[in-house]
Amino acid sequence: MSTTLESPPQVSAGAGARQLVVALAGNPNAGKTSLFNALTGLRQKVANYPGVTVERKEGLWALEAEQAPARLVDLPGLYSLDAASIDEEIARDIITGRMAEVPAPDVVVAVVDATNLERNLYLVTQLIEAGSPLVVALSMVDLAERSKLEIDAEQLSTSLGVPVVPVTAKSRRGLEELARAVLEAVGSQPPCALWRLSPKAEAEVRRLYAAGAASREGALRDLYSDELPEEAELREAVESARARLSSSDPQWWQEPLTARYRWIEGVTAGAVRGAKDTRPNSTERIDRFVTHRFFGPVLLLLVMTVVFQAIFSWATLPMDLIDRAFGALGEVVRTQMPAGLLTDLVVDGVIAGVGGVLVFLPQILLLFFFIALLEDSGYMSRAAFLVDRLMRGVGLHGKAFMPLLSSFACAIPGIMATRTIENPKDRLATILIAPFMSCSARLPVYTLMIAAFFTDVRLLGFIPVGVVLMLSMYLLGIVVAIVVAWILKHTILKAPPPPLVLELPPYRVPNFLNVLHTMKNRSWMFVKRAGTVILTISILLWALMTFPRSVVKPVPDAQEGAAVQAMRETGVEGKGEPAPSTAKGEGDTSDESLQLEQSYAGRLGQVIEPAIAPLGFDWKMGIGLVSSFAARETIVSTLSIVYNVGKDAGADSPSLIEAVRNAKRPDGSPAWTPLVAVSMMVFFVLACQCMSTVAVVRRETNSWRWPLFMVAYMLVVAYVASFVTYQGGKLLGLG
Ligand SMILES: Nc1nc2c(ncn2[C@@H]2O[C@H](COP(=O)(O)OP(=O)(O)OP(=O)(O)O)[C@@H](O)[C@H]2O)c(=O)[nH]1
Ligand SMILES: [Mg+2]
Repeated sequence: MSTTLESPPQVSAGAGARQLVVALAGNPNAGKTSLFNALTGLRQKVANYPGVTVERKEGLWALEAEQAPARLVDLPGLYSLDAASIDEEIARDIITGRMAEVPAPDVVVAVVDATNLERNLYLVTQLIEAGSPLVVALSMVDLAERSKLEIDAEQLSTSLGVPVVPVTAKSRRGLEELARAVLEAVGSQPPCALWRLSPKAEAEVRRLYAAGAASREGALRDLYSDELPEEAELREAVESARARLSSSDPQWWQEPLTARYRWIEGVTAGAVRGAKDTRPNSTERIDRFVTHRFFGPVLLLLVMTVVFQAIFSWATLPMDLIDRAFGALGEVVRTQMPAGLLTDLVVDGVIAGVGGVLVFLPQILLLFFFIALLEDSGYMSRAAFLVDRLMRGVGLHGKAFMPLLSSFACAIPGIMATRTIENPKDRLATILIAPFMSCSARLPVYTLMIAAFFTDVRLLGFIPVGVVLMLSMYLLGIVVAIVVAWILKHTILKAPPPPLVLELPPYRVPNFLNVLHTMKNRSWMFVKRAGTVILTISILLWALMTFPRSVVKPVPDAQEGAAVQAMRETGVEGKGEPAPSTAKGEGDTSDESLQLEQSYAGRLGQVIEPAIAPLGFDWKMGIGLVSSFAARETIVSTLSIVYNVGKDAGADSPSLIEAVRNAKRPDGSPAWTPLVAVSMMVFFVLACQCMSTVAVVRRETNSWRWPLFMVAYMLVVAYVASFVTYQGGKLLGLG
């Protein structure tokens, strides 16, 4: 199962034994999650992009056959313990035992990328100082070997003073040795720092120790931290020590950093043989083209075009099949079940509602497939690098690219991914514009509108208007997001332009299993939504549209189930109106529209009609709009229900597209026109119609202020844009 144990069972191994806690720490993209998955059998997300894991994940690791499994904690990556962003803070607090929910780890496993030893060891020097028993897991050794880089693990271990175990997650190499090393490290003497500052600085540290600092570490902290100690005598000693140091070296405060790197150089010089520059040549060669000033953006555009083109052309066949399957299922159910309310509920509510949304699964699978492929190959970081300059223009950060790009699939993982952005104001600005990216839940709406009014319509005789419209909707979201980001960053979220520190990982052939798992997990989320939120809303809406009853179809009593009977009785008695009977098979539309008009949903739609009429929408669309604020894609199922209410048994179900085309207003004019369809699409691009997004923003910003602000301002933007579209279009004689 690919679940995460949020609060794993406390397993005790005999009297007095406590469950061990082991934490995986390391630089971003070092391979922590890959190792975590291999050790626990879980399936957390892995990708060739720094900053994939943004929260703590836990699983059980069976260290030894007879012993109870340890609690293994996978952490977000971090370059140093001086945390700058939220994900780094999470990692630091767990490693140093400052997080209340997780006891301080018994052993920290530092995952060290063998192909990038020097930079990765910087964190190790800090972990050594932090004082937990430490084991180094040397990852990517397969890649190191391929680039003729020899690392003497034993020598490295001697120099570092901690055990070093080479591992390869994929082939499960070194996992048993790692378990043994961890068990041995439990309760052992924590390693001690072996590097020394310059003689001058060391002398000052000794002096501070003598002046009353708690320990050597304490003296170091006092000397180099931003704050001064409380105690007057010590504070004076620190101030004079700093003055002496800065008189001989103005950069004196960099000493701890340079001392660490000096030491690391010595350590690696002794343990590494072979190529010093381990970056695969191919990566550099590819990057020369991919990050080129001119070819880079061209390639990016090309990649995006291929992705979108594929989504819209390859998905048509499976979508058609799913659509037909649900249509057929509805008909079978209708012929097999006795005619009546229960059958209507199943066919018009459940099957039409859920089917209307599941149809879009192929497109969503394809979108996730491409995103996973781009991430795992390493291209995604290059894309972030390429758009950094653009983003900077509006005051955002290159690191906002990945969250925004993920938001094209779904804003929820996108908003979570903003945790890697250090500056809280940049992060908030990114969160607030993420829902403008056209997510997969909008696809159903766009597709329906385009299929109903723009199929086979071409610009200049050869450019399909549907494709142009679709791209325009994506573009509209992006443009509005840019404008809003600019406004936010120049008003309430003012902050200086941040520097971009983004690592470009080496290119790798994507791991097909990773890609498949990412696809599976994300689409499962979508299917679950169809099965829960959308199913519930479909049933609720069906009920709201069916009651109170104004028209009752005669149903043979013998075949009627108890539930149906009850429903009908409530309806008829509640209304207390004579029930004009409609003969089965006639399909009397006027009765049906009367029913809808008088239902609860119909009344609600009519209440809001004056507000939405200037956008071109009638009350039936209003019902769809109201439901879509729970989840956008529900408008499709709502419309399938709105336009199919009271459909008769055996009658050929007109597809939703036909129904939309044929829908009429009371005066007989068509309810939908191409202009109304565009206005509707514009509204859906810009409004924040997703309860889950609101909930995530609430969680990530820890207040109701920002999610409510987001819903409100997006609604205003959407309303104004739809208004301008519809009224402007009418003025131009377009509808
Ligand atoms: N060749 C090779 N690739 C590896 C190895 N371990 C991990 N990878 C790949 O390296 C990339 C990063 O792996 P992750 O496990 O996501 O790294 P992480 O440390 O969890 O990264 P963050 O969560 O972003 O901090 C993925 O593309 C993995 O498939 C390894 O031992 N050998
Ligand atoms: Mg990870």
